[in-house]
Amino acid sequence: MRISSPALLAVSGLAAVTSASPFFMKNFATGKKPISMPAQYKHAVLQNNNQNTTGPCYASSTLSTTKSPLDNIFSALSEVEAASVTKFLHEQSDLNLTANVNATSWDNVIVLVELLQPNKSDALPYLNGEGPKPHRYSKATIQFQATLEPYIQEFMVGPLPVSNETTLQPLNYPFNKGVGIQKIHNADPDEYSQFLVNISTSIEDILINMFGGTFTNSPDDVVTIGPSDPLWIDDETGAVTTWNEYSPAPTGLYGTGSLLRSGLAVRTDLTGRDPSKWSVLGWYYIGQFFKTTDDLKAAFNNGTVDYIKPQPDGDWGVTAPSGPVLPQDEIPPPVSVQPAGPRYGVDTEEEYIEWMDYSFFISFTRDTGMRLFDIKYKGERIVYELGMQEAVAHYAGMGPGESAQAFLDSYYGFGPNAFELVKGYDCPAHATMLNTSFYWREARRSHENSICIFEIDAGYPAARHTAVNYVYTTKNVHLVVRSVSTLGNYDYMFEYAFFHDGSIHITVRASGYIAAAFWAANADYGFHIEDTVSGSMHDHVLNYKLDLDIHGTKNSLMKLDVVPTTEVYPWADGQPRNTMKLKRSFIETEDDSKIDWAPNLSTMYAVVNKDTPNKWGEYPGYRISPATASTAHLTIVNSSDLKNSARFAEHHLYAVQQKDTEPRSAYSFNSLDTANPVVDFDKFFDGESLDQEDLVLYFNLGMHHVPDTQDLPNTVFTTAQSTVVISPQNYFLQNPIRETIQQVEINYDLESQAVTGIKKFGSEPAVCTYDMSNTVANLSDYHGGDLVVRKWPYDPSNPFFGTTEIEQIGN
Ligand SMILES: *[C@@H]1O[C@H](CO)[C@@H](O)[C@H](O)[C@H]1NC(C)=O
Ligand SMILES: *[C@@H]1O[C@H](CO)[C@@H](O)[C@H](O)[C@H]1NC(C)=O
Ligand SMILES: *[C@@H]1O[C@H](CO)[C@@H](O)[C@H](O)[C@H]1NC(C)=O
Ligand SMILES: *[C@@H]1O[C@H](CO)[C@@H](O)[C@H](O)[C@H]1NC(C)=O
Ligand SMILES: *[C@@H]1O[C@H](CO)[C@@H](O)[C@H](O)[C@H]1NC(C)=O
Ligand SMILES: *[C@@H]1O[C@H](CO)[C@@H](O)[C@H](O)[C@H]1NC(C)=O
Ligand SMILES: *[C@@H]1O[C@H](CO)[C@@H](O)[C@H](O)[C@H]1NC(C)=O
Ligand SMILES: *[C@@H]1O[C@H](CO)[C@@H](O)[C@H](O)[C@H]1NC(C)=O
Ligand SMILES: *[C@@H]1O[C@H](CO)[C@@H](O)[C@H](O)[C@H]1NC(C)=O
Ligand SMILES: *[C@@H]1O[C@H](CO)[C@@H](O)[C@H](O)[C@H]1NC(C)=O
Ligand SMILES: *[C@@H]1O[C@H](CO)[C@@H](O)[C@H](O)[C@H]1NC(C)=O
Ligand SMILES: [Cu+2]
Repeated sequence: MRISSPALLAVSGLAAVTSASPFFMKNFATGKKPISMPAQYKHAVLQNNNQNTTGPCYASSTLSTTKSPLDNIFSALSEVEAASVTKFLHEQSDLNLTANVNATSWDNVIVLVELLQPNKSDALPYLNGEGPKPHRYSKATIQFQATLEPYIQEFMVGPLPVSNETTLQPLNYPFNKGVGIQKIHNADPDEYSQFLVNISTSIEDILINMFGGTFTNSPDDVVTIGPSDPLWIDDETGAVTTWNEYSPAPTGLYGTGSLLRSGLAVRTDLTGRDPSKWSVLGWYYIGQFFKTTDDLKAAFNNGTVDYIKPQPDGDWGVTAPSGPVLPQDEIPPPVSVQPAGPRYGVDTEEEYIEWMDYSFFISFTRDTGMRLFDIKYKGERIVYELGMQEAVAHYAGMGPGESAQAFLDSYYGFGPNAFELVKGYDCPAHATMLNTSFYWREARRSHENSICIFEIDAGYPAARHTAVNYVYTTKNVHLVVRSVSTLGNYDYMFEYAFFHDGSIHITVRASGYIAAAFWAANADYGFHIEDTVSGSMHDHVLNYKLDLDIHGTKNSLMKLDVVPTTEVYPWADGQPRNTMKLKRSFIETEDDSKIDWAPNLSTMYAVVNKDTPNKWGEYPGYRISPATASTAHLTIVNSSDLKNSARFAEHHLYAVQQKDTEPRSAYSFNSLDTANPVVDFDKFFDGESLDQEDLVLYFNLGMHHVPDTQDLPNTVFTTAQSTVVISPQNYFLQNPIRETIQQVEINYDLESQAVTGIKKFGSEPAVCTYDMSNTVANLSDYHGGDLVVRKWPYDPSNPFFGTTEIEQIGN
């Protein structure tokens, strides 16, 4: 997804903050670790358990507090921790660091200071009350660029707080390349922008003909150009090249940049840090390749190629309503209310949530945004860790403008792009909101209200039955935790939903603008959706880590096949009968643990514990199943763009042994050299046993996205969504849904049709007077100024994208 910030854009993000490049990526915001709770909320919470059902209802926005029994060892570094680590780093003269505010692209800088995820082997004893709190360590990402061969290196600083025992060590153990070092091949974004200006000058006539102006790297330009992502790196020669496609600049308010394409693209060689050695390697225009700029110009001049003017920005990309108002749509629609206040508890200090029989911690990082840890259900841990690892958006097309686009979005970061949610729209107005933040380039970046938590009725019952003289039906009230990360053109909504049947639904949805292609000569790669616009086909694959622990860490992966069979039974005259049966087996080792969902879903998988059979001898566990048709793995086999950096995207489900040295399936700077990634997921598979070991599953959500006219102006969450469900399998002796009293049983006499009893089991609906103004959030509170919703192309003179704006975000 995200066409808006191809490789160089992002690298300029990594480059000095002082950069004025139009590709400079802003918004490194977000944080967590909320401040203490306002007093008025505490008051409201105290009242909360004393519901007065006849008086006025409680205000929906009140916080409900709880106190975490343990410290959140997964929480982001505090301001003090991060600042002291930064100071410590600046004191290490070997690092030769320059403060970001003063740095050029030839100075070493600190990029990220963040919590180093504790090892599970240290965390579990603490969580189980059997060991000390693990020492906190910081991960420090440093960009070394005062050199001809710049690179990023990961370090480990700790233990914290900083003392005379704190050391700085290269961080290598989580990286199966052996070292946490990644070369940077595009350290000079400003020079590269100037190079593109120079190229544009050389074909000025063509650009003026096509767009009515040329590219000067100014905000007033009518045409933009930017590199594809990832860069191409020739493994033999080391040459670094990239394709760059020209696009009309958006002219209105709306974020339409990624819809506008021209089909005219240039390949550049940007090897090394001496811009005078950079060169043009050729041109592509709707089906034709030209080796030199002169060839391209000759072809335009002598009539070999025709100009096809790219469609400009227009109403077709506007999202505000148009056309007649739908019948009755002016009437306020149904809305969710929470008449008696929240029925869940939030410890905002520790980011710990309790709802009914569930509890868990929230963690938030720059790379991947929100993740959950230590999910307990009915007093026992079922999940140690659950979170998105990496998101791939892989395009294809007749030309390089699409074929060379394969984004690994954690490079840009899901944290910086998790903006404030709109109350009453993105989440119910009664939701509890959490802030997020992280420490980037020596500044704390925060986004208020960027995670929401709320309880909601699904609108259909969780269970019901009608019998001869009763009917019963059970409400399907569940808890949702949600965030949205806007990566360039696309908005990904991440959601975890907890249900009374013990199931957890993991969902991602996509909206926002598609990244389109130029229509001409591209019919095999998408639908024709506007005058000169193709809905460029692409795959979304979002990889998740799921570390289930079923009654402890020693677990196995059960495979259950529903198989057609022909059987002879003694009770059927010896005649063969065509039927089906169950085939139980186990995935014994990592050799067999790269799994695709069976096309007919006749195979089921569950993590079970063989050592704790239930009273019927069955192994308790949690099943994992796709809940939507779209749970995709990558269509492209052995992608020429992503090479070894997206091996996690090749199947639906994977199981491996848990290792402290394998905390994540990806690394956020893998896209800088996709053939030689710092974390290569394939190396997790070395034939180890999966029989009563600590297992970690990785699964993919996503979709094959073939945008059509219904993706204009935006893709919609309602169809672009993907869900996997984990649910108990023989884990309880009955379905725990029975425990909620939010159900009714109506007894009746069939003869007389008279109701003979109504049982509500102690549940009472609220009949208090509800102040509907509680459903209306004050949208003037929205922090649009801080939360830089990025547009493509980036525009340095626009205050939204300015350096000052970033500084404001931090404070
Ligand atoms: C979020 O940040 C704002 C501004 O600093 C603060 O007023 C609010 O209490 C914070 N919210 C939480 C839940 O900590
Ligand atoms: C409930 O609210 C009503 C109306 O405000 C009030 O008259 C009544 O005393 C309250 N009852 C309790 C138990 O607080
Ligand atoms: C930036 O450079 C100026 C001038 O050398 C210096 O006074 C200032 O302290 C530097 N800022 C930081 C944060 O190091
Ligand atoms: C330290 O960095 C500066 C640029 O900030 C560079 O000029 C200098 O050569 C570097 N020193 C060493 C020893 O690498
Ligand atoms: C985590 O485990 C690895 C592998 O055993 C070890 O090298 C590393 O030091 C541990 N990290 C911390 C923070 O203790
Ligand atoms: C470290 O600091 C502690 C207390 O501040 C002190 O007692 C100890 O001697 C110091 N150790 C070293 C090696 O400096
Ligand atoms: C761009 O062209 C100018 C003028 O010819 C030249 O001075 C500059 O070095 C060129 N820059 C790049 C990055 O090619
Ligand atoms: C036009 O220019 C192209 C590119 O140089 C060349 O291949 C082609 O033969 C030329 N055609 C004519 C009609 O001159
Ligand atoms: C389902 O598909 C699998 C292949 O993935 C096949 O082996 C199996 O027979 C099919 N089962 C049914 C019930 O069609
Ligand atoms: C992927 O493609 C490359 C280049 O064609 C080839 O060298 C490599 O062996 C392939 N790898 C796999 C796993 O197929
Ligand atoms: C809404 O928020 C704005 C900005 O914080 C504030 O000025 C205004 O008073 C608020 N309105 C209401 C009705 O609370
Ligand atoms: Cu898409």
